[in-house]
Amino acid sequence: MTPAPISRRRALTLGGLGAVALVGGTTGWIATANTGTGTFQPGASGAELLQPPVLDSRDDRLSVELTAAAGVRLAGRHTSALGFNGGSPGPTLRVHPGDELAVRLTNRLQQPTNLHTHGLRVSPQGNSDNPFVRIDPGASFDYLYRIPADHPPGTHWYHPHHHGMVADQLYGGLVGALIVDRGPDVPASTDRILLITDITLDDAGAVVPASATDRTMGREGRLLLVNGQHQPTLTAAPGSTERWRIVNACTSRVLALRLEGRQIDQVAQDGSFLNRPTRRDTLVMAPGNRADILVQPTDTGRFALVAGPYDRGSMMGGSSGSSGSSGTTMLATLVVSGASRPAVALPAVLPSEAPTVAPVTRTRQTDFRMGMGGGMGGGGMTVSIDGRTFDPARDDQTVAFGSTEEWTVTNTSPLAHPFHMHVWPFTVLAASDGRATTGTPQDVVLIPPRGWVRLRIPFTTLPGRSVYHCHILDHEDAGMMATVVVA
Ligand SMILES: [Cu+2]
Repeated sequence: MTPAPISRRRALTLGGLGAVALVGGTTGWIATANTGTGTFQPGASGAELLQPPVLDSRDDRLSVELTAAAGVRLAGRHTSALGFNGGSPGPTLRVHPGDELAVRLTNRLQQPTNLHTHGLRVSPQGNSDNPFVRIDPGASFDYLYRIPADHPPGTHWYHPHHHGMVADQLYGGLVGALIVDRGPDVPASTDRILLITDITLDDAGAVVPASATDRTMGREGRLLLVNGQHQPTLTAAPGSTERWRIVNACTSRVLALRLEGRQIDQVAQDGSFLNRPTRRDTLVMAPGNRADILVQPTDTGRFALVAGPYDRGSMMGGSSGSSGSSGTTMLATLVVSGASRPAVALPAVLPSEAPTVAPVTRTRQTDFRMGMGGGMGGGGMTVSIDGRTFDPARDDQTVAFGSTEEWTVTNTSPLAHPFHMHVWPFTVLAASDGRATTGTPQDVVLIPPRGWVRLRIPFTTLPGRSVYHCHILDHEDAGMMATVVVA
């Protein structure tokens, strides 16, 4: 992608980060002016929520062909956004512990891509969940993922992970759900995926490119979609138990979810059951997080699922032009109607994993940083981990296979960064903001602005080389990613 020229006048309208916009092209921050055309109007709102097509494993194997290409329906209109097999989200892949998942991914994009099975505890090597694979335009690649027989059941997702293009490709629409199913585990009359994305489209249905400021802060689209639909309706009977598997597939947006007039009972996070159902007024989901919730409507009526404001911090001490705070947006409506039935009791305890008890053999610290300067242009915003931008050839952390480590991940910047580690989930021990911890595994955690999180990470089941990074994917593309070698 060639950086578009950017006028000084345009740069000054970008808010407090004009200096960043003026040096577009350095260190991966690419200044791209908006197309200037009108705003996309959804073709349909309020229709019943549809589920993406489900591809289910049979006889211990699921073989699928996925084609990444432009041209999908979003919000009831044809768009030139991206999808898998003509859909955004793509098909839901459902596998069982012990299965083999074979994916032939064909790239019909104009740029390289690849695939990350976010949340699956599978090998990061070879043609498994290997983030270093590159699939050029027109090429295909055969992935083979071996799901361990003791893999916990849970809600995961898949998306491209080719460094430098991850944000554009996810934001463009290349996302899908991936479920590890072990049969009935919690009582639910309805089991639905709610995969949430955001995107900004112009009136012709083209994706509006991210600006320099968008890339610094992490882009947030103006249109919020659930399974590619605009403000869909979920119809349920009073007394039913709805299981919603929510995926925050937004590129940068933190979702602070509320179901107005009701509380949310969370049962799983990032594909791992909590120890017991946990009641929440607001469910905060960083980009990449999944949350399984149970909803038991009692009274008939309409209840809005909304994404409330969340302050991700700001680069310039709160000036609105550069803050990562968004307003309240309606996502979907729960319509409760029909004959009432007696509700089942929520389980008192959940089939969560036993906590790891192995002693910590090493502690480690790693720091997520943002700053001015650096780069060939001699200025501009940089992101790094421990002062280094991503180099796929460099080994940043070397871990002894079989060990359990305690990592303190610090954030010296004024923006919150979601920390994500591939294939090795962690337990959050503590965070600088004093939040409650679950004691169960997860794979994305928000590091507060100028704060820290302390994690316990078992590297006991899978050897190999992979990455950890910021799940604000604009930051990841700009270099906020590091390698980890487990051997
Ligand atoms: Cu970040």
